[in-house]
Amino acid sequence: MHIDILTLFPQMFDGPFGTGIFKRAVERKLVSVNIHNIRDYTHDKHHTVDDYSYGGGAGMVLKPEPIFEAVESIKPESGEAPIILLTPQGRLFSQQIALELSKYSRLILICGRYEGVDERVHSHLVTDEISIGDYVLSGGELAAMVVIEAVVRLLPGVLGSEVSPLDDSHVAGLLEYPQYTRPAVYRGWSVPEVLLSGNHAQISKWRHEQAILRTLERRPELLDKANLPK
Ligand code: 4FV
Repeated sequence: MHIDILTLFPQMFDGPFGTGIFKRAVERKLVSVNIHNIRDYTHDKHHTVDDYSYGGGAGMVLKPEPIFEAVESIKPESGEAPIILLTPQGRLFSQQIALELSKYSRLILICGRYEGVDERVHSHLVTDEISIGDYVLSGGELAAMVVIEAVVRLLPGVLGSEVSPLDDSHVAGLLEYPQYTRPAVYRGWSVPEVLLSGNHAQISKWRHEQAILRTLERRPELLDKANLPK
């Protein structure tokens, strides 16, 4: 998969892309990323990327021209590449959407700043809008990193063979079951016997029950969507 990112702060991505699973995936050519500075697509001596909001009001708005030019200079001739704007007005990001996006060979992500981007970017350029949650960030960069992290770990070969992203709780629409590791007793708190039994049928039954119970307690609305046998 190849990912293009449009941002005014390319350096923000150094950290997340320079470590862990992501770094390894790039080294193993399972994913490649190009980070484009929107300011590089301006032509005036002040490299203007934002301007006042028509109709007044506090805050600045990202101009359409640099964003359109940037996208048109990188989007592939052939082959579909979703052009995704990270915005609180987008569809709420989820494991299902991560799975959907992981099927593409290319993604183009646009990170807004200030009060947002000119409406003509929403209505005439982007093919999708995604929100990572109902709160307001100062920029779309962190949202882009969240989306990329969730998508890239679903790409074949990215997670070591020992870990299957399909085990992830949210794939089944449930919250994760309780996890334990050594010591078997810590400060008097014991690991549930069933997990020490070696009886894998019993263990997976217990884990499934715990996942349902935990989802019922903490996120009952997820149960409606979870494909659970009646
Ligand atoms: C956001 C979100 C988000 C809004 C104005 C950037 C900010 C500024 N993006 N999920 N929540 N974006 O708050 O994706 O442009």
